[in-house]
Amino acid sequence: MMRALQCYALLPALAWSLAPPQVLDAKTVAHSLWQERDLFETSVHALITRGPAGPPAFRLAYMPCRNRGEILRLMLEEAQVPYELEIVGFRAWRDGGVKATTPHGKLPVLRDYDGRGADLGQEGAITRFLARKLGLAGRTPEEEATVDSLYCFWFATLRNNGVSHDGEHFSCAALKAVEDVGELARPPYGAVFRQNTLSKAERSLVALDFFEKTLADAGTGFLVADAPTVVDLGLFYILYELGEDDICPDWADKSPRSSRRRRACRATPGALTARASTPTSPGATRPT
Ligand SMILES: N[C@@H](CCC(=O)N[C@@H](CS)C(=O)NCC(=O)O)C(=O)O
Repeated sequence: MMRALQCYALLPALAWSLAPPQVLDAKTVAHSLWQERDLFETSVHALITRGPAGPPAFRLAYMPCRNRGEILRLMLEEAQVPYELEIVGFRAWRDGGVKATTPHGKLPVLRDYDGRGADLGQEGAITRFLARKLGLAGRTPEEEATVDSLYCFWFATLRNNGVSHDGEHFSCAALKAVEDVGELARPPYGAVFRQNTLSKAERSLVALDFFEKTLADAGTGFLVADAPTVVDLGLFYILYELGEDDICPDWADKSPRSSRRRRACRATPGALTARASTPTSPGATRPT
């Protein structure tokens, strides 16, 4: 038993030395991903350098999909710091030993986050750490608390608690299927009980309305105070995705209020750069 445990302890180091990621440019990685298409068939294990020249300040490892990595990637792009993106295809993850190199056997991971070789696991922890490091967490403890509260709200609703980009609380597919948004029930979020009979499309709208109101109340174009924070970036990419060609390109006509928000977010240079220059994550449908 002891022997087995000792071997297991050696696994991460072994696996890492056996399969270092290949340094590749974003286009090459994107090409291989679009060829393989199915997330679970992706075999790439690559390192992409991003941001201005200079020694990388961070290395973020994630699979080639948006779900738990997108908000992290957007923060790094928004802050315009040099960083590395370690893209781990599912086959490299499962068969190539990368899983064993992570603290919880899960991605995302921020490699060597403390400068002493330790890796940070858990999306929420990485989000908060990066937000603080990159000046996207709020400027005072009070602003930080407001941002954190909105982040939790965003995660529970628009992110369906991290499980999927399309679920019970928010669903682009359900919004896409709606002919007339005006027909739907839209109670304020605070009036809705946890157990409710709203449809997925209605829950999605209720959550979006909450953000619209928060934004209108702030009156600055940002959700908290007068500067972009992590939660602005979270809302940005959810709305961006909603309006994508294969999802709901007519969203602006269906719900003019949300499209205003998307236009406002478009002015953020880092987020725009991210969208334009790192097409590494095809949309993936989670198998049920
Ligand atoms: N609680 C973790 C969950 C992470 C998670 O489930 N990650 C998925 C990818 S989105 C994963 O690593 N799946 C592969 C596996 O479980 O081996 C977090 O918030 O980071």
